[in-house]
Amino acid sequence: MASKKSAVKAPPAKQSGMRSVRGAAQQSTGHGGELHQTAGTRDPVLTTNQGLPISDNQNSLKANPKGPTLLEDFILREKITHFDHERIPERIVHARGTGVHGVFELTKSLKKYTTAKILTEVGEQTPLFARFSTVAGGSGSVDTPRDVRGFAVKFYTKEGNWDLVGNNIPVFFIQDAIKFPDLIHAVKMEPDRGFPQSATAHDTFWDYISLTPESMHMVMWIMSDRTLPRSLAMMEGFGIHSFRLINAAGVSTFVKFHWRPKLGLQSTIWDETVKIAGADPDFHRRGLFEAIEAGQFPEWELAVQLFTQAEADKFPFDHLDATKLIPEELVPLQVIGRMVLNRWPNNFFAETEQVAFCPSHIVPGIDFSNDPLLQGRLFSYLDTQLSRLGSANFHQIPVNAPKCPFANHQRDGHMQMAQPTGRVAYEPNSLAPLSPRESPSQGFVSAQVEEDGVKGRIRAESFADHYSQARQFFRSQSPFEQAHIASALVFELSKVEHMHVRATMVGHLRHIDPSLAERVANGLALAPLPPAPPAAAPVKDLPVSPALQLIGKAKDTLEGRVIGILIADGSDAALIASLKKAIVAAGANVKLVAPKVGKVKLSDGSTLPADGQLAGTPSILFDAVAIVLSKDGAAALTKEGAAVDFVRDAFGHLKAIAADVGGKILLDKAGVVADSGVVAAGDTKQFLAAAKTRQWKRESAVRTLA
Ligand code: HDE
Repeated sequence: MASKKSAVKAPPAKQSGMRSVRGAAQQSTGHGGELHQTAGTRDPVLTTNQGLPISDNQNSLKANPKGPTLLEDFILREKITHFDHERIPERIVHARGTGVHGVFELTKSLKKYTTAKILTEVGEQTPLFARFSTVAGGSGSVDTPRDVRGFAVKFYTKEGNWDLVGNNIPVFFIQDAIKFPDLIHAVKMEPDRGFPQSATAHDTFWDYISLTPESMHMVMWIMSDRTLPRSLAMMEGFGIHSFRLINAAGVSTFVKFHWRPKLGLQSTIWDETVKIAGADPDFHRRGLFEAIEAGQFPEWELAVQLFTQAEADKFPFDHLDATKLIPEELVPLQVIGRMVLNRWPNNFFAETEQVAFCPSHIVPGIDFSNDPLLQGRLFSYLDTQLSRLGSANFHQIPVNAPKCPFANHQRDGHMQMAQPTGRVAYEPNSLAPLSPRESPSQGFVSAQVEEDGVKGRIRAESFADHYSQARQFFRSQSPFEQAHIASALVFELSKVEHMHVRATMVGHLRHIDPSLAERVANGLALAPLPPAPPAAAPVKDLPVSPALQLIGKAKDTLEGRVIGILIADGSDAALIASLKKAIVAAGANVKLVAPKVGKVKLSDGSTLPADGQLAGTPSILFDAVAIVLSKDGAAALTKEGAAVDFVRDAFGHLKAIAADVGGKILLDKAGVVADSGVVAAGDTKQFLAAAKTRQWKRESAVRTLA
């Protein structure tokens, strides 16, 4: 995490319209006994949207004290009308999201490749707004479904806004934009029944996927733990498509963008993920909020892969196909800058909800490639903002407005905020010499690329290989990760009611890896093994790429992690203090959990407030746990289901556990058979070392994986 260099913005001052007990005399009005201030006794006075001071905000205008409400009550009507229209259409995809302000700093110039100032001016701090999202669920869905995460960044550069609208997975489901509405209709809740919300585990999704071989590489990624991020600050981000950089000589180079989290990659275990959804539906949002409040600013490196057309021609795949990635072993990543997220928005709706990302928001020196998915996106995002935000003037909303000067002759429209002066609203013109004009020297110029060939609805031959990179991904994973992929497929396909869909999917898996197909078929009790569908191109054995792993990319750090200590009356005060000290020194955060949250009486007579009440603060919210209990305290908790689950789940979710003598009583009650990840609470060094990772070897002892 970045250090808290600039102070986090102070919370905004209380706004008008809030009832306050400060100052003025209060009086009781109406029969509800409400407290209500006398108008005119303090500032700011509550007003209508027209500035009319309001004398009574608790009672509507009635014909008599028990009589009907009068249509004449324009104050009531204004207030209710505004309320009725508070919601705007949620995003058709990526509806559930969390936005944060931050800054990008360039550390390495790409001047050789581009004229874009944001990529050439080393040390330049560019403000930005980032939004992370799930894809399938509605805006009120939970933070932790198995789903791809959106990773969108709006850079407010000196040359206009640049939106890098990516995901946390480097490939996508489909190769052509025309397929997107079908894909999304298949994954969203089924239209006749209105469920499931935010889940791929249902018939329509797998039916569509089973008929879409190009999705198989993405299927490997979404069935891996990449779709179960532990925190928004522990995910990678990818621009996915190839873009172009254009230098001063007009020469263009292809580029892929990657975000690398400073905290490293980490995911949750599926069983844990399911339980987090119940315990804290806002798990990711809250985690980011708390990190920023605490000055533990999440940070990512921005890295690029650069390659020429001649190099691309030698790749064993087409880089314009968004279902393919370029392995790092083939084109290494160059780190060019860092992003720090350091300021929570003032208002969720104004900023996070109204922010409008568009891949077509680009700056001079950067250009698009011919990726047919990207080409469709260039249309879709601007179009969707018109229905979502309701006006072509959405760029005037503060979160969307460029921070550099912008001027043109576009005029009028719904919710126009600007008041242009003068009689000229066109270009060229001779009447207003100071009006905005095109600039060949500073303006955006597309890459000079020759195009030829036959027009038609044709998929390039070079897009035909749908299985080789899926195989490469699966074979690059650690055995634990392979087991998670196989088990996720079993879970998802078990929810599919149509047997032929299950069978077709297993058939595809045979192309990816025969052992994977067998494991999944076995998990579904599907025999004999269904036939593999014909493959459009021969499947190749590509070299394994360890960089595709998640476990292999975990970092040796406790920063950004949270350790929970379960305590109760009588717990050892000195042990709690020493554990807390060691955990904080290791960079992690501590939360105390107790049966009663207000005050816990410790062994030395002192008292401590807890951060969470046991029933509402299960161990799934922590990365590791310590159990510090007196014998009496432990005996009481052995009768408490939430306490037994606390340790049983921590063990089942492969977490390090530290326990003192009392803690051990609870462990025994939960049937925990100690392994190297279960240590004495006094041995903080060993505990913290174990807490840095999941106890992967324990997994086969606690669950059956496919
Ligand atoms: Fe999107 N996508 N998308 N998408 N997408 C939207 O735009 C679309 C795709 C991504 O936090 C929508 O403002 C099409 C790939 C993110 O506000 C919409 C296609 C990638 C976000 C849309 C794709 C993304 C969106 C809905 C296939 C990763 C959330 C609301 C051609 C590179 C941005 C909105 C935010 C949002 C269309 C595929 C990322 C409808 C047509 C590939 C992160 O315009």
